[in-house]
Amino acid sequence: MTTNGQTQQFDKVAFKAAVEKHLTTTYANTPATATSRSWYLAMGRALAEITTGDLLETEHQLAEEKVRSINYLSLEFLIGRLTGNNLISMGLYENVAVAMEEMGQNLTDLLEEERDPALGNGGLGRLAACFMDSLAAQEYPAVGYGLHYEYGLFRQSFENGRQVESPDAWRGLEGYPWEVVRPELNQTVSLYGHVETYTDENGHECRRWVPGMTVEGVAWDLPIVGYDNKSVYPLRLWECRSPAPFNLARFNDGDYVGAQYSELEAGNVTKVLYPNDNHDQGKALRLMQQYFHCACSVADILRRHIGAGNKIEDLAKLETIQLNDTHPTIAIPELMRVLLDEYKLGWDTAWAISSKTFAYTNHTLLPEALETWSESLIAQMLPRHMEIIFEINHRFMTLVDQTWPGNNEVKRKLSIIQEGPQRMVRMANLCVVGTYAVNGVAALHSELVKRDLFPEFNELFPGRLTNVTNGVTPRRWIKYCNPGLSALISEKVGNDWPKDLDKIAGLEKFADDKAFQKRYMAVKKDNKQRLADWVEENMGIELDTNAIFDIQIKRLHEYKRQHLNLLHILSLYHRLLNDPTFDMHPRVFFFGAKAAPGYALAKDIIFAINKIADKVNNDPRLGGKLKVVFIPDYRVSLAEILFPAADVSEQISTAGKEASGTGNMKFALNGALTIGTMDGANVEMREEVGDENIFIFGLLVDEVQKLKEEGYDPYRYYHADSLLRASLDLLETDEFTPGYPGQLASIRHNLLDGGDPYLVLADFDDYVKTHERIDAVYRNQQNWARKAILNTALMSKFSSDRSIRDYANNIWKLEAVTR
Ligand code: 4GP
Repeated sequence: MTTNGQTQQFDKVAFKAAVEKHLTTTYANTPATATSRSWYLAMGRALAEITTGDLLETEHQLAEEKVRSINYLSLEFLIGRLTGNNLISMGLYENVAVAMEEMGQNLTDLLEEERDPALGNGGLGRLAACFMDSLAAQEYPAVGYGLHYEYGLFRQSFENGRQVESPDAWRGLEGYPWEVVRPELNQTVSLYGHVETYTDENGHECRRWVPGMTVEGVAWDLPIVGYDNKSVYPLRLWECRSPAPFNLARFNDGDYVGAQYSELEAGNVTKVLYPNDNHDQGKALRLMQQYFHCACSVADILRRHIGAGNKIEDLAKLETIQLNDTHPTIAIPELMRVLLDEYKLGWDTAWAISSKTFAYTNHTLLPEALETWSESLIAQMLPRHMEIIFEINHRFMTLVDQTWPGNNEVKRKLSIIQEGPQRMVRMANLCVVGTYAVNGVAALHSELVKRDLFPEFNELFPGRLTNVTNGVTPRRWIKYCNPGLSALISEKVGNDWPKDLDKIAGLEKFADDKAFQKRYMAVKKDNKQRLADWVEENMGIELDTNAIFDIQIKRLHEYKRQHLNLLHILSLYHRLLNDPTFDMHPRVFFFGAKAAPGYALAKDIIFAINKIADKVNNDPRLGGKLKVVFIPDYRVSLAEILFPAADVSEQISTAGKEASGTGNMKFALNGALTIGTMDGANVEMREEVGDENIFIFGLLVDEVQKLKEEGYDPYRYYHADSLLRASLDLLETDEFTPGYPGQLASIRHNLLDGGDPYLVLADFDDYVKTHERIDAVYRNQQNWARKAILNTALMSKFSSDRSIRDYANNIWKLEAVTR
């Protein structure tokens, strides 16, 4: 550890030589002819030489010291670009900028050459990335386990306002400079086949799996670099390949496709990230991905454990496995299978180990996202696992029967197997039964998990259900993405805040300091200009940075209610054109959102926003007061420009639906004021910043439930509120789609005749009025600055360092190990 923020000894001459060596030998270029992309790649490889060395040393030390570690299993890691972030963690940003400058290259430009590794959909995947960063920053021994998707989340473009998806080959032709393949860690994974009984050497009857095919798991490591320390942990991503990729005999016989069939089949497993957020699609290939991920990861954990000279009986003492949602649930029966069939442990011993090893995080209450798999599919693909799941359930049902004798209803509800025409395996139930801790991701969400989702489980296993409120890493989400604000913070509270965010509270006393307010707002203005420049350059829309920048960036989903935002925009449009007494401060509404390719209404909402944008951005009658910008292909690297530039943050989900949110935290840290419902982490943000520094509106969870029980009628609101009526009716006209009336009508139809499942109309009036309050407050710039500063100052709870400490202390019982 160093005190000057430079963790690495930096030998500039050697570094430049390494860059040049990669430029010439790895990428076959010369300094005179190389493109920026080649320079970026060569620089990345030179830096990765340093981190790979540290990764191996960290691995070695942890194995020697036999310390307890956390294994974070996630089907998604939305890590974003690594180069800039790693330079900051290594403390080498300025040094490398100078070195590259001396080689005629501008570091900022080179960083733009990196494609985002978009190996996740949204919140769940980005949280996993923040958590890896915080584990390394605090030196909690960890391995992240994920999949090495060939194609990340699709790229989004707009054609005539409609979303078009194209594949995202994130590694490019040259490969990703930060990754290293580790063939000695490869694993073989079995699939299909049948189970047979045999008699072992002691005369016992045993069961064993006779697989129908095998595939190979190839390990790729990405370095997770600890901030201001020397620990580097692996993010280990598995790629699926065929063990016999090419059949020469068949090729020679002219069967060119057949010759490659097995590679095609295996390659499909890690070909794409499924583009669903908060939604389960139940595709067979997805189950195969999940099992492949779990089988490789469990085998690798056991390899490390046994390889370091430990006994299998001590697994739960030295290793804990966090399941990031139910996607890796099949790891539970997989570990049981290995303990029973390979290590020959008895059921009770195996179960004692397994159920003390796993913990599970729930990320959503939405019923459509709770995974189930048909028994027949599991039985076909993983026959031994299905047997084990039945046995787990059988024993669990006995426990339920002891607790609620003869109560078949409760048995039906808690059973891992859901009866019906097709029997289904409920992965969430398997998780609660097979783990030692289950957590929700914000206080409110965790309460609802206990109260609404798993009330009987909570009775049966007291203390198992708990809360860990999410957080975000202050390294990427302030220090890296907002250098202006970072410098200002450091000037006032010192340089330690990126690793101890509690320090940021020191800003509170400057909230009323006029000179500080001015400088804080000047930074905001610069960040707005940076975003405005991006929009002008990439979209040709000119923006005025004196306008309020009002931003909603997240996946497109009805429960997140981008259509409530859209209706508000329509109401402003209507009032500007029809109410001569109406005035408003100029506003730019920004959206960034991808819709799942099969989610029709979400795609219609994107289309509608784009069409409305076309019209309002070019309508001289509006006097430039209203602009709408839908940023295409929203991703981490664009988020890094958007969060720092926001004045207003839209967090407007129907109460009870957004488990936590993490964008809400990034906005507030960067000094945006939130307009939000009492949902997810908004509730705790309000506690931290105080009611006067956040704009809360809308129905509460219990009010939502009550209204639904009473029989919610959207037409009641439609008839009672003329502004709402006018706004909704605009969607029926051809105002935004000249010559094609009704092109936007599906949204209105969903809200009125479709029953408005997310109560958009019920919250509309309060939302509009709350925006009027925002408008009034913004006109007093001093007051606004004060509130914005307090938002930054009072956000320390939402550092992912705190979340990880909560996990480490309360769930994992994990100690930090310094290098
Ligand atoms: C998300 C939740 O929707 C979001 O509220 C939460 O902040 C995030 O997980 C991290 O906990 N869920 C998903 C998903 O992304 O696919 O279920």
